[in-house]
Amino acid sequence: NVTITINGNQYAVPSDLTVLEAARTVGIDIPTLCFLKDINEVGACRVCVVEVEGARALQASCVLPVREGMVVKTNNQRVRNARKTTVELILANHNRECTTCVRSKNCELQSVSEELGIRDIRYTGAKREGKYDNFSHSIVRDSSKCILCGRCVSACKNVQGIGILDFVNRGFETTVGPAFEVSMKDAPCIYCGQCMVVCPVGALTEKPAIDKVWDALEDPKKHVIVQSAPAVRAALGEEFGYPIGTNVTGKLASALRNLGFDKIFDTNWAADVTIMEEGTELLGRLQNGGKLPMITSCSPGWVRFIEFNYPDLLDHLSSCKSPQNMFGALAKSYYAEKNNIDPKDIFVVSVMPCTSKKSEIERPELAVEGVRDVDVSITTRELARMIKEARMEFDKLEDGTFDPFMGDYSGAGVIFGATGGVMEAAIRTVADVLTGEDLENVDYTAVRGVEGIKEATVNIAGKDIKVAVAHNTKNAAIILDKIRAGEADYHFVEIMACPGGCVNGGGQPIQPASVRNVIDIRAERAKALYSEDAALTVRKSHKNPEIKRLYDEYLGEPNSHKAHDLLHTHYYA
Ligand code: HC0
Ligand code: SF4
Repeated sequence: NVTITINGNQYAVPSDLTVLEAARTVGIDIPTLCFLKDINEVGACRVCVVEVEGARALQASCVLPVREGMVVKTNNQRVRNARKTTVELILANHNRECTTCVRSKNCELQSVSEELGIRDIRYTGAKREGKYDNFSHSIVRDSSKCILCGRCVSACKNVQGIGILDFVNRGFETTVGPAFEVSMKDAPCIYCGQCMVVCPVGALTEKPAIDKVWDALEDPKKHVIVQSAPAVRAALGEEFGYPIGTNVTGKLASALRNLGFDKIFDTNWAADVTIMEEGTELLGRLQNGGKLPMITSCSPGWVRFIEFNYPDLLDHLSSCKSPQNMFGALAKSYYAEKNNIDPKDIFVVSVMPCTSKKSEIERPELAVEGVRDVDVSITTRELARMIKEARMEFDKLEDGTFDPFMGDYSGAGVIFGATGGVMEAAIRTVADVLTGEDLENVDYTAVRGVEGIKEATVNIAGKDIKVAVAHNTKNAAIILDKIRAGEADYHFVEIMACPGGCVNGGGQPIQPASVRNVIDIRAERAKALYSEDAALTVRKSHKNPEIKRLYDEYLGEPNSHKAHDLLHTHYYA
């Protein structure tokens, strides 16, 4: 410990803290704008400055280590004035169209300027000319709102290990974007959206698609089906004031019902289908000397990552479409046939925690006979906006249920939304198949949790199955390098592009740094899924009666010819 004086009081604090952390541990808050714990600790914005006795200039507290005997003032007039000047200068060069900005009321610049009591901006002058790029299907980049905090740069480079975004140009023209400011459409960006969820302002946002959904709902000729991804229910509540980690499945169903969809179904059901297809594919590869390890293919950001960076390893990917697209393909074939509806009149909307899904649905091969699997994909955040626009009082909604048929799911389908969930779901089914039993233990805890890479050996019917789970693409690269070097003896690998898996996807509600710095939102949201799984009676995909029916009445066997036509795909080097 060291002794440090903050605002006239002495405190003993651990010696490895920064002044910012030390102050916060003793209940003294210092405002920040660029700081994001473990991700962006660079002292760029200087909103967190403090006065340190003996130092002439004010110091950025987020990168200033505590020292024995240090005397710090965090909130005198000099400090406050400096912070105001800093924020005013940022605002002077910021496109302040708050009333129409999608981040209004969830903007850290707005909050800090309000907290500092900024009422007018003393600096006027040239504004940097912004670049507006909405050419990709996933991301809109509006550099007129960028405040150069560097968080997106750090998230992309240090968390994801990718490095699409960086500071470009010089001096007054400095901005953040892809090299040469090419469109995000033309950069090898995986559209994971991890840059978006750390952006404190509206410089990086999802490509909006709500209008297409409203239009479809108004169109009497369209039969509009919605599917909601596993992780949506673990986070949607945050948009309506619920604590992080609250499961809102029932209210989600009611909200979708009120919006007027013809059917409200669940991607979880398709996740169960995926387990049947992918599990069977794995057993086939194990028995027939196929390419191992087999790697999951459901996270579209991850698929883009391997296509761009490890094209030589593409034959390790499962040929399964993602549950999102399996759902769409089956809605427009199985459901259409059972209900006598022309597939061309069916409009499938997906609600996803993901921004990469918006691009996935546009992949040319993800259609059956010219009919797109999925027509529109919106994020959890966009669904929240629709609910608000429809003026529903979310907290007053009764708990509803999804429609039967493609809305019935097992616990295995639910946990897909957390890192390790697909693996656990697969093991539950593969273990039953290999042993020929209905195994009682379904909790494979070794693959749960937020550790970056998890490895486990599961003994099934006397055979050791070696598995690995990685989340975020930096960890994925570690596994891929091992495979490439011939040093990996896994049979099956799960990879999700986002840290924590889909619960922390780029389309989820955005929590400000003040929350992210103290709460592991990945772990909290994952708990919401594991508890729903534990509460369900059917927890294995192959035990879901609606899955049995799908195969009995329509597909035949998993990996059948028909299943291949509808549910499997290919990749591009
Ligand atoms: Fe996921 Fe999925 S689990 S990728 O994270 O597999 O987005 O939630 O919908 O498709 O099911 C996202 C979440 C999905 C898919 C499923 C998979
Ligand atoms: Fe990087 Fe992902 Fe953002 Fe693309 S979407 S710039 S890969 S963090």
